[in-house]
Amino acid sequence: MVKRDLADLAALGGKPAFENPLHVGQPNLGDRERLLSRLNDVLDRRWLTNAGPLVLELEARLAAELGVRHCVVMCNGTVALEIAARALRLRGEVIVPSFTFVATAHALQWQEITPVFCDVAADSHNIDAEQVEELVTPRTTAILGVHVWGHPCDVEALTKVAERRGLSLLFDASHAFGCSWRGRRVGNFGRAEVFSFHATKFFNSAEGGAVATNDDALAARMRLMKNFGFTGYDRVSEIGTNGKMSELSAAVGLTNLESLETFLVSLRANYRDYQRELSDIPGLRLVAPVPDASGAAWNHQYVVLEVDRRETGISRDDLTTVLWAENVRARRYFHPGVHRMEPYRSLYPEAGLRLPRTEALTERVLVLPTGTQVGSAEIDAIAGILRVAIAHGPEIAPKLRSRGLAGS
Ligand code: T4K
Repeated sequence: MVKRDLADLAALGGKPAFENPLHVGQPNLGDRERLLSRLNDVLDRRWLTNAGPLVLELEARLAAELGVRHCVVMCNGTVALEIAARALRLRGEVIVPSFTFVATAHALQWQEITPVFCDVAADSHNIDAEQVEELVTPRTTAILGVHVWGHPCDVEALTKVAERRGLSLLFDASHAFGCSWRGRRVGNFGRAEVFSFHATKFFNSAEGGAVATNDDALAARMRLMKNFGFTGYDRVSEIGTNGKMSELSAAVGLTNLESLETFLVSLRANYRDYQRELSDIPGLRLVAPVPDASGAAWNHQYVVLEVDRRETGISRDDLTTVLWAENVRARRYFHPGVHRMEPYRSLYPEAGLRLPRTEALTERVLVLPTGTQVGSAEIDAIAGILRVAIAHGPEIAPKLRSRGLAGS
């Protein structure tokens, strides 16, 4: 049901718009029969992990898809980040945005590398190359950019800083599978780019990740590291970990890879529906990639709003409460900012002082459901909720409070 009036809102006593929760990250899934047939083959072979044939096939297909020499697949994006940082021999300080998923910083801190938080640009939400340069110290070994929402960073500016200051440049490309920067596929920039293939990502293998690189020696080191450092049956050449992807995940990945175009068509249509439906609602900005950065190749994986409270008359958090009551599980990524989460908050209490744009964004951003399970009917209903809530913006907060529903 499309909401028309304040009394229709579930937070104020109306019936929820959706019977079941509508999530931000419902997995995109490829052909079920193909998947089941691959899983049957895996069981027949009794080869479940350790560089099995499906993992090797996935690596080859991904490298071809991205146009890179190597795509080393791993068990998840976080471990892939850890292994990439370790294989690049990073230590000391690494400059990284705070406006990211916490795993970006954890992968560094876990190895006792200090994440030095850098602010982001207000339009792209990506790391600010100018501030990066100001943060370089004699202890800095690398810049870790994040292509937030699949919108590529300013690769050119970051490359120049890295070259000028003799730093490694790598990217957390967890959101950016299938995206391009100036016509070239993400996966080809810096020393290495790290992908997440988590269930909630545009392309998923249930759990999974990969590091793409054109550096042969780096790829070889990462292959060793993800397999305990083994170079033979009983020979270990250096410290390693277990970063292997299983054949089951590879089966999911290979199957989903065959449906990428279908996913993209659906996500692009959703984005355009949101664009059309939200364009007349004051105070909402639908975030898009900076035009010259990604051109047409963008995976449309996240539908991201900035809520300007002065215009909407309702805060992002109260809007979130209204949506959740309707069973629309919108998410406040990346609230409250990694620098405000532990252990970073205690370790680097001053970090927020140089992050004004990050702090503003973590109070404004709201991510809406999309994916192949979402279509125009759902988007019309979500837009209807937002339209009603914003038309009555200032009236809503006291009503929510009186019902014990504070914006969380
Ligand atoms: N770097 C960046 C920039 C990242 O965004 C991420 C992960 C990483 C590194 C690390 O990569 P991984 O180690 O995860 O491969 C989610 C994802 O779990 C996480 O992968 C992702 N970023 C992050 C942005 O979002 P949560 O805790 O907010 O949401 P989660 O997993 O509960 O999923 C969101 C919603 O999706 C759920 O409420 C329900 C729905 N859902 C989820 C799963 C797993 C489903 O409908 N089906 C499912 O199977 O972190």
